[in-house]
Amino acid sequence: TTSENITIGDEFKGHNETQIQLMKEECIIVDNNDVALKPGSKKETHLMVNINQGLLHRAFSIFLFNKEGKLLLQQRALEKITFPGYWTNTVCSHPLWIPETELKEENAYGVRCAAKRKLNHELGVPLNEVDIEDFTFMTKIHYKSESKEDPKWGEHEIDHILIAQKDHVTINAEPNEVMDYKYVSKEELQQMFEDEDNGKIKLTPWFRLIAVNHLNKWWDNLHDLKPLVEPTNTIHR
Ligand code: DMA
Ligand code: MN
Repeated sequence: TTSENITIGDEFKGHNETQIQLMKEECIIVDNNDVALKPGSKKETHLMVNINQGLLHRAFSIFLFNKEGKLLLQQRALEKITFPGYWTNTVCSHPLWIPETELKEENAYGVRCAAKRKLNHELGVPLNEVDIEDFTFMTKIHYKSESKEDPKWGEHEIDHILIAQKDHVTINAEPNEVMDYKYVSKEELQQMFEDEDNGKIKLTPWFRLIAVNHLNKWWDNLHDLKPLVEPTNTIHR
């Protein structure tokens, strides 16, 4: 109806057309224990009016390291509706409601499938350079935060952390998603935290949360992550 169109137009006012179209994606709505309940559009799951009613969805965050043990970061494109221009971990996104693949929970298969898809979509990493088996599922983190740039939008997710280490990946970043990227050492990342504290750059809240609470123990054990893998019913809040 006309009234619905007006509402949609208002919510997306000033935003990029490609990113608006991606708001049709079917995310996975979950309960507090990450039990999949039903599909929900990226739009409805990222509107703060719904999040403030408790609406929660499933997500993943990739931490990709190179041979030297440096971590690949990206700077989100200014076209992104949430957290534009923020530096963050390699790739973050959502598994979609696809029962044959991305909805599958055994061995975190679904989120690992989605990770491969988005590493290709955002950073242009060829599909034959990364295998689903390359990703190690580590743990889940439940968090909520609104996007300062446009507070109508935000995140409320059970985020699945996936780590991979590859000798080499070819990067061909998609400019509608990513404006810059770089590999950083622990020391260089520490400097970025200081730069954020001094207002020079912005870091996504989930990346900073994960970095402060978990990243170092994983970073120190990239050669043998298995002992650090947590049971799938562990959800850090
Ligand atoms: C959302 O990331 C996922 C997390 C873990 C915050 P995003 O906004 O980059 O998702 P997408 O790339 O699908 O827009
Ligand atoms: Mn999300």
